[in-house]
Amino acid sequence: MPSHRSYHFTHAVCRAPASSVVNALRLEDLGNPDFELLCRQHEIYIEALRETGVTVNVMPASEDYPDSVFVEDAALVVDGVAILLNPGARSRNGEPGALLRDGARYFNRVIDRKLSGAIDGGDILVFDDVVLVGLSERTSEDGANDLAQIVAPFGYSLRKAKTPSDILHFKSHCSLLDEKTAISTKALAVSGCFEGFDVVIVPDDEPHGSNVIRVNDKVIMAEEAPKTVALLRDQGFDVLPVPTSEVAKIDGAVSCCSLRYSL
Ligand code: CIR
Repeated sequence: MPSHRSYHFTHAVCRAPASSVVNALRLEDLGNPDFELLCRQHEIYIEALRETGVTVNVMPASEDYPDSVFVEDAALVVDGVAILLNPGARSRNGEPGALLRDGARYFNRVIDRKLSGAIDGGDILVFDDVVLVGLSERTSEDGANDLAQIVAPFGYSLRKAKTPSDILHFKSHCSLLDEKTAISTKALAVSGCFEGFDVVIVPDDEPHGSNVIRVNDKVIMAEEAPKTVALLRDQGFDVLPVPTSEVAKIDGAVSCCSLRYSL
């Protein structure tokens, strides 16, 4: 099998949930997450990652940052190199620094460059040689332009798209299934942002089914999207459904709880 850097990974980094996660940001009040249950679900998530064959390193909880369990927003990792990002929410702005402090040793190198605009990892979808960035409330044109310059030496061209205004992040409504295929809501796909790629559309009543992580030969996704689980299994994907009810209350999903990469 040829190696595809967009989903062939050897490592993942997560961060243990802080008890302050009950104060995490959210677009809509769906009630606070249950901290104990969220921790149990996080452990199941880590087990699923391990089942894909990757080594998972878990950083300690960071109480100062209620949203820090969503480690994907603080950095983008390409070819084992962590690029620190610039999260668009003020309360999350210190998270890249915390990742540098607690996680630098897990990467080949860390690029810590001052970015002129905001950019969250949740708005970045990485194919083998294209990085798609959804401009959003959290990710600005300047942030995307900065990232374009940083990833160019790694052989990526960056394309900008628009995140629908009613969702938090671009990847709230799409993910990578393989090197040439995205999974997406219909609403996002009709914008044309996946031009040149194939797209699997999730059932209309399961928009949350569009946030998945392809890791090696498995796809980890929310068990709360059973029709999408069945759809992907029908297409031959080896799906590992995991519970996500508690992170979902604070706009989290499977992709945001880890950084996945190869060393
Ligand atoms: C936030 O509003 O930043 C968090 N409560 C949720 C972040 C989810 N991150 C992601 O989808 N990459």
